[in-house]
Amino acid sequence: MSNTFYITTPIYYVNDVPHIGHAYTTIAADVLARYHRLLGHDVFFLTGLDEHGQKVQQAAAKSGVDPQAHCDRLAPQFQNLWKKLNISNDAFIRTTDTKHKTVVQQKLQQLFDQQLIYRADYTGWYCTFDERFWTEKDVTDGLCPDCKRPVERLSESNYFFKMGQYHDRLVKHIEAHPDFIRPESRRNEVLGFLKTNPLGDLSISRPKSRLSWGIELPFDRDYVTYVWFDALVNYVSGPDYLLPQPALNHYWPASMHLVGKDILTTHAVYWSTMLMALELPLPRTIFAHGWWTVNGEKMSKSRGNVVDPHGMVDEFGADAFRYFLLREVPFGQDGDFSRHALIGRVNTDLANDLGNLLSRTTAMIERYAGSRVPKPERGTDSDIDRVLQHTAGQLKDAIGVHLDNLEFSRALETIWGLVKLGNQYIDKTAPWVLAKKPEDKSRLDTVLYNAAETLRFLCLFLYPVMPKAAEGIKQQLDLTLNFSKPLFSSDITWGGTVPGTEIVKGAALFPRVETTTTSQGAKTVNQDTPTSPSPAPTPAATATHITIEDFQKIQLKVAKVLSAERVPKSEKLLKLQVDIGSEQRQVVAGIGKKYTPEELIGRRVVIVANLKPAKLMGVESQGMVLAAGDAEVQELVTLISDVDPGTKVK
Ligand code: ME8
Repeated sequence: MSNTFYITTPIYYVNDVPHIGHAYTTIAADVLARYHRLLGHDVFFLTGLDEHGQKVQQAAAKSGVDPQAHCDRLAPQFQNLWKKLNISNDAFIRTTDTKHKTVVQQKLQQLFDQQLIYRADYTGWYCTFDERFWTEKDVTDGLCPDCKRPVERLSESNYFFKMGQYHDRLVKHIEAHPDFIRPESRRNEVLGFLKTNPLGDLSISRPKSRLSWGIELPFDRDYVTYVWFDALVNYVSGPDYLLPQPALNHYWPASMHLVGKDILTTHAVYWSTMLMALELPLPRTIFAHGWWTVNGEKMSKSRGNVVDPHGMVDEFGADAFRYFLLREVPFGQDGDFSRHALIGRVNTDLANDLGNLLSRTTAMIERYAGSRVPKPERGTDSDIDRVLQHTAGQLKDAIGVHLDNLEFSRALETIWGLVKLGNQYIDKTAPWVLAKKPEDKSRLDTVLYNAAETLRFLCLFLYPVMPKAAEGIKQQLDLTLNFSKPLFSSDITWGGTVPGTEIVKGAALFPRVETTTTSQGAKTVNQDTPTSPSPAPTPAATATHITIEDFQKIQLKVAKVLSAERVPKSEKLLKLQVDIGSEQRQVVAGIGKKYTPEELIGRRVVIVANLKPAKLMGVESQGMVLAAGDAEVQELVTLISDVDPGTKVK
């Protein structure tokens, strides 16, 4: 089996700046490219720009510059975004590259010489936006069936590619290769379409009188080629001239063309038949992903809701944006983008789950082991250790299956299974308790080692999706992993962390994104010392008794501590993020002399949930944690066994 993995994105029109759709495909391709490099495959990852055609010509005219100047101005917007998003493409193609144009002209000449391209007069309905003709039966109410814009009647002499003659071969190919078009629902759509519609021939020229911005037909200077005939050829011209040595034979056929669902037909039908005519093998897989809406609405310039990936990276960081796009929606399905959902993922999955695991582990190694990863005591593993090791050991195969199926969200869910298990492991083994007894020292060492080793596994498996976070984990744990080398075969055995390694506790991987309002619309709060609200005295109440009605005004709820950190410059105050079932809250509690932040994470506490918000040392608190003690806190009020966050306490 070939060791090569050639992956492409569509080449994007430079009619405007990049948007979330462009970022989505490119990030997905990047994850697969990075993953296959870790597996030791010879990867070629190509992306680039589609610079010819009507859309680009019109956009240039609108800006009052010539099309090439327009392209040169916009190209860096895409290239800079890919840098900012840590896209690891091996080459970047622009269809105005002279060498690309030469390849396109060679292919056109080849097909013309083989009489697979012919000239004919044609009258049909033309859609300027989509740059294509439609037949009478395609058009309803004078509108383009694709973009719903008005079409115009046009009579023209043009050049046609004999696409129709490949109909049966294409159907057979799709039927014989279940992986050729994915997901399966899209494959069925294409097959259904082909089985009910005979393929016509494809007009592959545009008279220069109508469109001048394109590659000239080598056999008729009055025409330029149809933008799709030019653009699709990038997949074979790129490996031909963008590498130090021509490498088309080495990398072709492509392993994976990633495309949006709207351009599946051009790839599955036009490109496949072009390749058949050119006598080149077909790509292994064309995968069509879904579209993003924004807050439930179609994304469009006129609605003013276009998501700018540059802005997202500036605000949340590249990794958070990459993670959100791939975690939120199963690849292949449509999804909805909202800031609210993105912030939710950052705070819950990234800051609480992953960020906490790293910060508690490094904090405890610092405090209990002098900042050096301790040596585990071999042969003393208990069930809880074995479950952790087993789960980490299975990750490679589980993720492999998901990524082979482009199930990014399931791959991430699987990784988060280990993140959560790591946090539970710390909660259950309670290193802060072990640290109190000298006789538990070797158990403490084993627990801390296992926590660090879990993070080493996570670092490796997170790398394709979140390369910067993986670098951060690697630095803090001083891991010897080298991501530019194949790793998945050698570094996935439990025990790879070297005891004695000095850890370097660093900044939080993913700082929480603070929002100014809570889900209840309240501004944030704070509480210092446990003080109860003072209900107005009722005639029945005395100084020492309250009525049951008074008591019922106090909402006590079980809260799960998601994250905890010290309030700067305070010995006593801890800032907690807690889950109370219906929402997350920030509560500031004066328990920092008695408890460390890391031992609180995952614990159930009881809070007063309807206390008026207040600020403590400038930090908002939306409730109060109950604890026993007079002047000093002695113990938190907890529960004998876990109940769901949000459960009422009465
Ligand atoms: O089609 N959500 O370029 P393009 C997800 N030049 N994906 C979206 C999207 C959305 N809201 N909007 C657009 C072209 N896309 C051609 C390709 S390839 C030889 C030539 C996706 O810039 C869309 O599905 O118009 C497509 O895959 C990609 O953005 C590029 O679109």
